[in-house]
Amino acid sequence: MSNTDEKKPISERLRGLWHMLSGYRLLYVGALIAVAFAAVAKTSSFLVLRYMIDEVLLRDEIGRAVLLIALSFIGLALIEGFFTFLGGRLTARTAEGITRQLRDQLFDHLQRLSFSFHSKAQTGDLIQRVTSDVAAIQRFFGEQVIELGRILLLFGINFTALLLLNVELALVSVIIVPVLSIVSFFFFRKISQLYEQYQEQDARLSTVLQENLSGVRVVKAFARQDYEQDKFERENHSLFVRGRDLLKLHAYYWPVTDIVANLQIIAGFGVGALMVINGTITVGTYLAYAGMIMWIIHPMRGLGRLIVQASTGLVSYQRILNILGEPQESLTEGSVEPQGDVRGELVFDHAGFEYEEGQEVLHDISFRVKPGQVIALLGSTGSGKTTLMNLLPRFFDYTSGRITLDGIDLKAYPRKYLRRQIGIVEQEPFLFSRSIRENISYGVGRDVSEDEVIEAAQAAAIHDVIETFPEGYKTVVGERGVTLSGGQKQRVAVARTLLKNPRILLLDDATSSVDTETEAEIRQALDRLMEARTTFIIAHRIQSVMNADLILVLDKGRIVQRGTHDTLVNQPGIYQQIYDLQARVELELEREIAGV
Ligand code: DGT
Ligand code: MG
Repeated sequence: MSNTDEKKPISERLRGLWHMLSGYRLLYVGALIAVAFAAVAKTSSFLVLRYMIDEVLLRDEIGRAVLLIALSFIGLALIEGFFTFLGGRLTARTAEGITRQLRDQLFDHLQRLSFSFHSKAQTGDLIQRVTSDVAAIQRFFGEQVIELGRILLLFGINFTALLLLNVELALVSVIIVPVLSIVSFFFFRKISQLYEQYQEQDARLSTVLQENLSGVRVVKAFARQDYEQDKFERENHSLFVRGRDLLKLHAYYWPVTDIVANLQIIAGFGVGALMVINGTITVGTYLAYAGMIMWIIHPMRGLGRLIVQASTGLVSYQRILNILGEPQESLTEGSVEPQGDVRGELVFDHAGFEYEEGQEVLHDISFRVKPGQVIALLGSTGSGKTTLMNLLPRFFDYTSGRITLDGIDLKAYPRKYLRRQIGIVEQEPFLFSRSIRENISYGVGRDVSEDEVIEAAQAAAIHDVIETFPEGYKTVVGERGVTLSGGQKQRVAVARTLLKNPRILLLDDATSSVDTETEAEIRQALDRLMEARTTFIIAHRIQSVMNADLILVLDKGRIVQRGTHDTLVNQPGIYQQIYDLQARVELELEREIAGV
């Protein structure tokens, strides 16, 4: 995904970050002011030192002077400590608040992104954006900006004080600062590039891990552990190399700037000492200078590091921005405001659909469904059955022709309304790791009683299975050895849909992973479910579709045959072939059983 990410100029990103502060600006400005007070207190202590040494010490007796020095130092240290603490508290509040907001915003946004976004995006990458990129933003506000402010304030205040003490000495002492700034700027650029690569690699590694864990059954079944391990090690090594390069750069930067800064400080001390001997400055001024110069030069080295870190915050911010910039699919937007339930009359009028531009997967689909009718879709794998169904709840919008529901264009309906009206039993239903009861009542949109849940489960032929679990309906899916089989999951999904009581029903291979006996049970449940509802059913067994009002046979995205069972079975074509094949298999099976 990151290859196609567009980049916003830094100024715009900074503006975005400022915008993010809304609601916390006062707190944050307060934090900066507190930091400024702390810096002033620090500098004041050096000025007090100078005054004590030059004025008080010479006039007063030693004991009193030392006591005064000690008291004023303690006083100023307390003031500094208080403001540092205050600044820290306010900063933490701001940073925590902002990141909480941001995480909520991201989660909310991710939920509202379209199906097509989620089918392309990699989960590992998205997880990283919500976790580590948000953490980088937190550090940006919580540490880097404040530190940057502190360094600049320390520089500004101390340098001003030095200028007041002695202009020449002040200027000599900061010769190195522009050099340090320029070096750190180039360093910052290099590091920023490397860090970006590091982050991308980190995301790649998470994706490998995440895919491996979700696909662990496939890995084991194909005994591909070695291959997967190699793959992981390769990516991990690549991450290691990037991390090492990053550290290597740091390893050069710090010692070099350390030496340069210390040389500058020593040079300053030398010049200052000469000035004392010449009588240009007093001893007090020299001591104050020695203290203040430390607070100018050393933090300046950190300027480079902070700019680097802040830049990583900007990189993370860009990555987050790219997600927030993805268009949401509106749930409530629609040009009609439907009242009540739909009747379920559907018309496909030369409808077509393409996932990617220029590659149509459904062509020229035309048919009509009266309310309450059952439509069966049959066809080889990849022929477009699931795709066709996905158009109805507007998971994807058809791209040519027209589809109407109750005479109104499907695209005019708000998605939320459609999805309330449509119940789906998916090809591979997903259950949350919550209790079975919660899974069954998921998305009903109202409080449901225990009895209703049980009733739905009974109708879906899953009640007896649930009863055998140690905690019945309270059993948490996936915990303590309770794993549901594919067929059981499907039946839970059927129960869930029963409870939702939708007007239009989409059953995608709802009986694919159950045995014939259970299938008969579920079919009964489904028949009950299908009563008075417009139903689309995808199935591979002729038995499941033969009672449909209309059977559509799909091939490569086109309807190649249509009609009821009675017409299709007497017509040469795919349907007849499938029928003959299945009839023969059953016959052979019967013979075999009879022969035993
Ligand atoms: P099945 O479930 O194996 O019996 O097959 P169908 O009939 O449900 O096939 P379907 O609708 O999943 O796929 C039809 C074609 O569309 C097939 O060539 C794969 C492609 N396709 C399916 N889902 C996506 C998607 O999310 N993105 C893109 N680009 N293509 C997809
Ligand atoms: Mg399918």
